[in-house]
Amino acid sequence: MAHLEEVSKLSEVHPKPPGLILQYGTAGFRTNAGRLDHIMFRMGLLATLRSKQTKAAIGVMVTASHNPEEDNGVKLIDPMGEMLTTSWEDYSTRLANAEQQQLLAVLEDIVEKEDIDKSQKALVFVGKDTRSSSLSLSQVVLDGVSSLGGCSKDYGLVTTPQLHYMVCCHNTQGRYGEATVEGYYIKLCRAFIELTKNTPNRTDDQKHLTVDGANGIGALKLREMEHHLKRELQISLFNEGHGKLNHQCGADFVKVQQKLPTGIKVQRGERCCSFDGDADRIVYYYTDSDDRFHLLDGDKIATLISTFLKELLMQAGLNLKIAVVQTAYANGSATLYLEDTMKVIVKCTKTGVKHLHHAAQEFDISVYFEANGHGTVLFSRAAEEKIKQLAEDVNTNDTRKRAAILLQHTINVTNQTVGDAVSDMLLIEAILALKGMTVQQWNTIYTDLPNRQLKVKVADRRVIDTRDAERRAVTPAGLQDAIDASVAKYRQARAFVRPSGTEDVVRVYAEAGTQESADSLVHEVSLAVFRLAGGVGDEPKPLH
Ligand code: NG1
Ligand code: ZN
Repeated sequence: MAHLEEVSKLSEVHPKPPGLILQYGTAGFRTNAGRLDHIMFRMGLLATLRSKQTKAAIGVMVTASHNPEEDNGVKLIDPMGEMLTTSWEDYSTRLANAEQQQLLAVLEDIVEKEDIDKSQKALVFVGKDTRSSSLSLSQVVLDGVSSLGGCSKDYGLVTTPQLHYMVCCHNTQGRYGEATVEGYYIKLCRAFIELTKNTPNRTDDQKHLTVDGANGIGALKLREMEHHLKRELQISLFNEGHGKLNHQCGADFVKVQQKLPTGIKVQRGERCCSFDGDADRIVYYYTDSDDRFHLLDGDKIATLISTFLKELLMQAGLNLKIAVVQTAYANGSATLYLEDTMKVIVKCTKTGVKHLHHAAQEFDISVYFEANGHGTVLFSRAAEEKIKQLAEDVNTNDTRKRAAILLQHTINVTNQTVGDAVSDMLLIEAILALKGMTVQQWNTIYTDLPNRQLKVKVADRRVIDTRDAERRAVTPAGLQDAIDASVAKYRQARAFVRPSGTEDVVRVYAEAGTQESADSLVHEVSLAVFRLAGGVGDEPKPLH
C-alpha cells in the first residue's frame, strides 16, 4: 500500500502497550482514556479502509457515553448512519490487539479479505464528546485517517446521534437532511413546531421541561438548538457542564438509582428528563406530592410512541405493520400491555442497540427501546412512501390527511439512524402536547412490576452462555434449573442472567409481584450464579 510507510512511521508514535488486549464491546471500545491512544490511531485506519470498501463516508465518534469522565471510547458508524456491521467488529478487535510488528500484516489481510481497492478515495467524519481526553484522542483518529491517505471532516463537539445523522445525510446526498449541525437543528425543530402547532390549549406549564444534561455534550447542543424551538418548548437546563460528567446525574444514574440527579431544581409533579454523556439515551421522571420518585424509562417511552403511531395509522386508514422491539430487561408489565391491550407485535432481542436496530428493520414501522432509554423509531422506505402519497392525495378526507401529515412530521422529528436523546425528547414532548397528556397520566398507562438488577463477580463470565434472546442460560449445567425453581416460588415472577458486554460481571435481573419478592428472587438467583458459575469474593448477601 502506498501509504504503509507512513502508517508504520506514525504507528510508532501511538504504540500499543505490549500485551494489552481490548475487545470491541456492546458499543465499541471503552476503557480508561490513558489506554486508548493506539486504539484511536488504529480505528482511524480501520474507518479509512471501511470507507474505501463501501465507497462512502464512515463516522468515528470519540466518547465513553455514560461512563465516568476518566474513561473514553470510540464508536464506528457505517454508511447509512447505523452501527458498524458485525463482521467488521472482528477486524476492529484484531487491529486493536495486533502487536506493533504485526500491524501492517493485519491491515494487508483486511484489504485482501475484503478485496479493497487501495486507490479508492476515503472520507471519515470525526466527532467527540466533552471529556478532557477527547480533544487529543480525536486528533489521533485524524492522524490514523491521514496516514492511510484518507480525507477527513472534523465535526468537533457533537452528540453521538448528531454524527450518525451527518454520515447518513452525506451518503444519501442530502435526502436525509443537510450534513451540518445547523441542518440537524432545522430539520428536527421544524418538524416539532409543525407537530405542535395545532395544540392551541397547550399551557405554559406544558411547554416547560426540566432537562438534566449530565454535564455533557447534550447540554451544550440543547443551548445551541434552543432558539430554533421559538419558545414552543421552554427548557430549564441543569448540569450544563460545570460539574463532573455523568457524576450523580445523567440518564444512567437516574435509571439505576431510581432517584433525582443532583444539581437540578425541580418542583413536585414537574416533568423532567435526563440525557446521558453523549446524548443517545433519555429517561423521564417526576416526584409526586409525597416526594415519591416516578421513572418513565425506555419501556414507557416505547409504549407512548407506539400508542401514538398506532392511533395515527388507524386515523389514516393505513395498513402498516407496527412492532415494538425490546430486550429481556423490558418490564413484564410493558410487554403484557403492548401485546394484550395495544395488540402490537413485540419482539425481544439480545441486549445492545445493534441487535434491536437490526430486528426493527423487518417491520413497516418499529419502535425500539432498551429499558435504559436508548432507542428510536424506524420507518421502512415503503411505509414512508405510503404516508407521503396519502398526505399529498387531494381526494382523501381531512381526518386521513391530517393523520398522514402528522406521521410525516413524526418521521422528520425522528433520528432514525440511532437512539437520540434530543430527537426522542422532541417527539415525546410533541406527543404529550397533541394528546393533552400530563407526565402523570402517561405514567399510569401501566404499572411497572417491581424489579431489581444486581451484578455478580465470577472468575470468567464467559462460562455463562444464553439463548432465547438471553432469557435462558444454557451453561453452566444446572443454572437454568435453579433459576426456574426459584422463579416458581413467586407470583408474576421472571428472572434471567447474562454476562455483561461492557463490564467484567454477570448481570442478574428479577421481577415479581412485590418488591420484597423481586429482591428475594434476585438474591436467590445471584447465589445460584455465584455457586454454579465460579463466583469470586464473598457470597451475595440478602438485600434485606
Ligand atoms: P451490558 O454491560 O452488556 O449489560 C450495557 C447496557 C446495554 C447497552 C450497553 C452499551 C443494560 C442492562 N445494559 O450493556 O443496554 O446500553 O451497556 O452502552 O442496561
Ligand atoms: Zn450514550
